[in-house]
Amino acid sequence: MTYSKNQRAILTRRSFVRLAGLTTGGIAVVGGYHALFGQSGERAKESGLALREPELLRVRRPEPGVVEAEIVASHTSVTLAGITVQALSYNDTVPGPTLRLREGDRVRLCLINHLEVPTNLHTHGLHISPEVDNPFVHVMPGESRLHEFTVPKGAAGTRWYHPHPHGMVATQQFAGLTGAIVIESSLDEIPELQAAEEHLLVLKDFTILRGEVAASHSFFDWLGKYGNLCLVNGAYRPKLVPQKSLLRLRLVNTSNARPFRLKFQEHPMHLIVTDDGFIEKPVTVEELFLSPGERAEVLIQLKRAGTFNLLHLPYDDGNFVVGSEPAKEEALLTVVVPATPKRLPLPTRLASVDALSPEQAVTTRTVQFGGAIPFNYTVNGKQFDPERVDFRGRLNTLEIWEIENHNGLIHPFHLHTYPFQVLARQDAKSSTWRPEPFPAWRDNINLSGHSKVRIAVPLRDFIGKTVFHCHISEHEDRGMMGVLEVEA
Ligand SMILES: [Cu+2]
Repeated sequence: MTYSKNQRAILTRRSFVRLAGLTTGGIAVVGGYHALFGQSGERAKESGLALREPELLRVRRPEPGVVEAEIVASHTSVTLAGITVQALSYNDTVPGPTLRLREGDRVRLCLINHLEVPTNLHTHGLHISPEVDNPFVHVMPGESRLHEFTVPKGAAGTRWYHPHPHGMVATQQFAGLTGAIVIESSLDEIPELQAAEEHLLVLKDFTILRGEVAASHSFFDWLGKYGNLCLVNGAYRPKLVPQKSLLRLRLVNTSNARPFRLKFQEHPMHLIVTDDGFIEKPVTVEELFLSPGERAEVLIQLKRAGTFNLLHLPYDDGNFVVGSEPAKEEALLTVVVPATPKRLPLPTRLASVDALSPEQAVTTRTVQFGGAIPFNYTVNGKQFDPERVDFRGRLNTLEIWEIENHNGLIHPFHLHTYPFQVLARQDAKSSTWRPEPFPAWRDNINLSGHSKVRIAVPLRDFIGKTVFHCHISEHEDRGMMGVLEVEA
């Protein structure tokens, strides 16, 4: 990716001001950073437009159950928040087109690299062979790579795709390379779900400077780069006028570093799907926390006519330069309910989720997130080395992993290939494990500063080398990633 001279000068100047500010006292820096950050990124030129979903990826179905498609990564002009901007895109759109599949589909997905730099494609959250979903393979400029896989049973839900070339993820992802994967199954035919109005909300923050997504990283951006525009499907505060009184929202956090603490005004949300599938029955939540990489599906029963916002609430992720983000609650999406709706019921039963039994585990591993931030980030004291195998596992065994966060930043843990269940969590300054209230399949779990999480990982179906890492892409690029090899 290339930047204009002007843009480089601005970025350098901003970095200098931040560095200079740091020597004069922390409080001043936090305020100053916010002010600088807000001023240096363009403001939205459009808001309140009708909610639009990302385009569907155009696919061919040469025979029943077979899906073929191409995804082209390139440097193009797109519209974000009403601003024409140079970005990195999949098939000329940001977010990229949605890949809509069904369980059992045999997929031939070709990534074509029209960028000036190597890239690759990670199908985040899909339980497929690590030979296919392979972050070790880089697709060079002008080259392509075919991903052939079968969508596994039990995969219904919302996933996403993004680049994974080590050291280059943060800039490529920030510049726009993200897209959603929606997987359907017979569970979508549950009558209460059929009656719902479904919308996909791809959440991502951007900074736009002089007509380009400002994806390059200054020194402190390596703590985790935030954008000043929080967009839904590339739009700023779009508006939805629903036709039905039950909403099913598919939420994907595709930001590099920004977690979304979400609340829907005056209405509880009913969680039905976590990262990797349906839960047993809806769970009512007042707030929903989505760390980078995480997905959730919720139902919302609209109860009266009026205007209600999906809010993004302040959250301090421990990033001492950014501080709490947003500074005060912000609307991401406005829902206008035109007339008093007829209340539609929630489903009472979704899927059966067998809770994993930790007594059957063959080993317990420890994953310690640490490092000399923001210079380097480590797993168990080591930066990522693609040639080193950190953990060796056996196919068809169950493992317990205890993940520990040894600093004050959040670190969302992500494991490729093998979905897991969270068993318990331990907050900072506590020595008590809080058991997870219900079984759920996940591939991302947030660790707030100095917290711990215990997960159960069944190593099912596939052998090979795969990775686990922090899903703040800056931390991952600077080393917070390890290799798991599963052998027969
Ligand atoms: Cu991290």
